[in-house]
Amino acid sequence: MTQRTKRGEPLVKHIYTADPSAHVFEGKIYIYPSHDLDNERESNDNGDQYDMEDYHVLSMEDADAECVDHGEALHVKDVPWASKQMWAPDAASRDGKYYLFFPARDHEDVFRIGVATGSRPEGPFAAEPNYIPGSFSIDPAVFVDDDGQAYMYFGGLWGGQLEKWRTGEYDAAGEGPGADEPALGPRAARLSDDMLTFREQPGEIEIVDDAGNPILAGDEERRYFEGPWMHEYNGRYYLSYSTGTTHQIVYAIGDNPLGPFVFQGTILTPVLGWTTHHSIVQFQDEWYLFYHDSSLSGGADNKRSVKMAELSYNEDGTIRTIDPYGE
Ligand code: FUB
Repeated sequence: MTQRTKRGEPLVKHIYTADPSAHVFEGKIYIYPSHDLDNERESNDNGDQYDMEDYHVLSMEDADAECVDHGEALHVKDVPWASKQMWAPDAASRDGKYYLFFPARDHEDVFRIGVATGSRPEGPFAAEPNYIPGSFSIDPAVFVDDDGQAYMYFGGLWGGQLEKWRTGEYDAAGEGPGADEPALGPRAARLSDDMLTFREQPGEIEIVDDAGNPILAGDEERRYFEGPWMHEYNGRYYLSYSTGTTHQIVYAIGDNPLGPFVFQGTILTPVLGWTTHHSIVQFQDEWYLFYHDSSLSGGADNKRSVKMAELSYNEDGTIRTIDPYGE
């Protein structure tokens, strides 16, 4: 008998999965998660507990269908430039080809973002020999606008090393702004037509409050931490992300894919486990939030499971807050 997917339950239980990036390809939902290893790790602020080595792609025929694991799609040993920590990936499609974007530490221990290509949404994917020139930090999210232009959003604090790039060069001793200074924003760049390089040096995305003032670094309920996602709804651009230390998924709205974005509120209240990471996708006229928590492992930060929930909008375009453990 086909197993149906229950809301609030892990989409798969035979492996740990996290950081789900969901897309509709070929009429199905494809989910590109991190693949958490089933090992015992102490958590630290550098994220050493997230020592993932490969990616598996998941898919669902529809929003209630059984979630299928298509097996290993890419392993770190097959990525010449990468040494470890295959963190949150994303995927995109162009002209019948599929692109897996992923961060990993290079051989100097610096996070970079690479791309691997394949002819099927579920892979396998073959990595390009080098990371994307000019890429750094973690959590790539690729959004393709209606005009065909693809954008990559990325960046994460702490273990994700975004603070270390404030001068434009990697500075191992680099620190974040003071609490009263503007927070660091995610970075973004347009992708080239072949999806393999940036068209320009990535710029910083501005997130402001209702009065147009930048969100400050000390405003941990609203400031950007990691896990950017972009979607379009009714002609407006929604940038959503994790606040890290305060464990919320929040969002801001803009009129241009590169911002500025005005902060709006919370999409997902905290989940069990330190990290929270999501994606938003429309499938057959309904909207869905994909996220993870650590319930299956009893709360282990490094053993997470991907879940999904319905997402809905108010008439003014704001998003209704989701309680991951509510009715
Ligand atoms: O999975 C490793 C890291 O944890 C991701 O890159 C972050 O977004 C956080 O979920």
